[in-house]
Amino acid sequence: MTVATRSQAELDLLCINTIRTLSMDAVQAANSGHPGTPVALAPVAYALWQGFLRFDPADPIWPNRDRFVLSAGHASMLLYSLLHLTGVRAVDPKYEILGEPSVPLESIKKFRQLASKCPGHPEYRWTSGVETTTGPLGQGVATSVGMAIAGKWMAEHFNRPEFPMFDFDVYAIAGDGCLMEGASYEAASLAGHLKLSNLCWIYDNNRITIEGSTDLAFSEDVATRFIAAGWNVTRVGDANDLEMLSRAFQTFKGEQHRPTLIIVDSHIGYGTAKQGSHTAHGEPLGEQVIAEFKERFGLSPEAFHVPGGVYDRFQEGIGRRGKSLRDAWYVKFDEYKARFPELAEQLELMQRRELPEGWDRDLPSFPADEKGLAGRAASSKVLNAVARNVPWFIGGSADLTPSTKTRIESPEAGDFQAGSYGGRNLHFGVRELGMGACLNGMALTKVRPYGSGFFIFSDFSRPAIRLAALMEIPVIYIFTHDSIGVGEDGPTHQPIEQLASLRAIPNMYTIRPGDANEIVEAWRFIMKLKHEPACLVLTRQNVPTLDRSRYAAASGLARGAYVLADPPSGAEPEVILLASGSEVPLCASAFERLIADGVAARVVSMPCWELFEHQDVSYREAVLPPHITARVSVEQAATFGWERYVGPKGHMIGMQTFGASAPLKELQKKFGFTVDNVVAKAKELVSGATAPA
Ligand SMILES: Cc1ncc(C[n+]2csc(CCOP(=O)(O)OP(=O)(O)O)c2C)c(N)n1
Ligand SMILES: [Mg+2]
Repeated sequence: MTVATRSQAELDLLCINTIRTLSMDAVQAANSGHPGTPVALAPVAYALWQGFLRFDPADPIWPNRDRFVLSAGHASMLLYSLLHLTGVRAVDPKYEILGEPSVPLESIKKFRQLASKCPGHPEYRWTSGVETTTGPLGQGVATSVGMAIAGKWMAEHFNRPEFPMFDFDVYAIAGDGCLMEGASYEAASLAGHLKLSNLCWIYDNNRITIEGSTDLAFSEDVATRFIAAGWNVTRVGDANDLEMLSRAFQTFKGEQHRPTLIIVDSHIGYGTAKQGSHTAHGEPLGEQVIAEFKERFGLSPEAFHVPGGVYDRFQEGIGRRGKSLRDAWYVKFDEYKARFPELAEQLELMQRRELPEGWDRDLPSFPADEKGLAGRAASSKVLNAVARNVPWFIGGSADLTPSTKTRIESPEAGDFQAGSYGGRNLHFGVRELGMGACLNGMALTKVRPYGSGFFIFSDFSRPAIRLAALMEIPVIYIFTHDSIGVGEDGPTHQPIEQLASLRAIPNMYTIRPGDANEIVEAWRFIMKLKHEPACLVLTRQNVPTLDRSRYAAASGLARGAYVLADPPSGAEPEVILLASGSEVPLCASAFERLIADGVAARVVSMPCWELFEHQDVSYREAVLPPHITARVSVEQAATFGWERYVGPKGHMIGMQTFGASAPLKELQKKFGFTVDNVVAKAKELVSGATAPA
């Protein structure tokens, strides 16, 4: 049949079958991957992309584009096929469009191979058009809620009468696995509460996961659960029914007050000999099954074949619609720029993750103070100074804002709720993982988000934190109650291994400042980050503010670790005390005692290991001269990792066990975080080091 004689319906089916065959062929060539779900969902994705998605393949970063999230990341070939067939262009890391295809056919042929633009699971910032990294089930849908939140916020902040600059929708495809994961539940509950009508999840109800039928472990009524959470729920009884799919998307578009869940009944591996079998899930279909499928549907037996008319069909659909919407938006934006230059400038800065000029002009500086203040209290002042000058800096906590002190106080900031989407204070509820994923979605949409909670519960956010680091997005986490210093709440609330575990995440900064002025410097550093998340780890309890006329300037934080104090005599140090956070002032006190006792001590404040590791070797060796082997580290956390700075001859004062419930002072004594103990350990090392071998 020639292109000219094909009916519209036949062309649609040809496009859908091309998505299918590209997916099967790629998985077959890689000899690994998940073919069955892309095959089954091809019509769903086609109906959405071709008929509804407001997305310009030639400009995949147009700010008001609809977002598409493939939460079932194992079905990555579905997305890669779409990115290829619609001709999405590549964008470089500077957000300048390059014009090459984002996913050339060559990359599909090299699915899952080194350097291919088609890795096993979709990766943001690696493949243009991938809106978020997915693969850990549940994370994608949860992230989509953050995108919808940011969409609502941006609409409220930027839109003006006659200027609807933001009205994009967010679509996400979820499988059974996504809906079993707690992350999706947390996020769905929040989305329902916030009435995010710009959010549409498509649930691939194929009743199959890896082990087999969902009867094994998943028998709840999903529709009822989502209705209970405040969602609009609709159903499509057959994933191949383009008409019904289209009607479901229309229903979503018409819904003004609730997020929408479209439950789509499908058969994994549709149309193949493995239809409905979980063997279609995670292994190649096999040459023979693929050949039979192609024959059955009258398709070329050739692998990776794209029939004539398919590229054009996509160009005439999503391509043309996307371009005209995108172009119209930029025409409007030019007018907007003339009428609202300040807002337009904000919008442009946000897109490039830049800060307004003078963003740091109100940052405080704290006078020396023996009594000092809590890290969370100092940070609150800094956060509010930042918030004054960076309007798109928004965030909240997992129900702990009064404790974490992360509220943007100015009355205009307000709360983000249904009906007040311009509010800058978010209430994520007691949902640390949902919060983490939402923060990712918000950062992907280019607002600058922060989230906060107790440090111990950073574990609950960890899967999302890890993805932020992997995606290279600048999410800010403010974790307070950072050590056994929380005291009476006891070991369930006392972080031990959290510092070590966060420090182990690549491409992230974990910063535990030593006093209020280091907190200022930490914020100064964090706000300038564009492609790394950061965890700011702060005390609940008061910490002295160091006298910076006596000790080195807090700006040393920018190098990760710095010499806070050296022997006043100018003598070479005999012993080095290393500490982070609340143990820095403790070491400063120990230092004073050692100096008085005639021991030449140095104190190194070490708020951020990762930053220190980025310094050149001469700086690192100036701070920690290799020949000075008498070193004592002091940190109210697991000692794990300090070996590298303390060396084989040093001593680590830290936690080897969980903490205990008791007043702080008693805990400090029990676990050795006292001036007496630090001094004693330092002296032991010095005398040991000077004793004849
Ligand atoms: C958090 C998480 N746990 C486990 C996996 C491994 N895994 C990949 S796909 C899958 C089953 C998914 O089933 P479903 O979502 O129904 O997708 P389908 O098999 O129907 O495509 C599992 C367990 C994962 N990717 N993420
Ligand atoms: Mg399934």
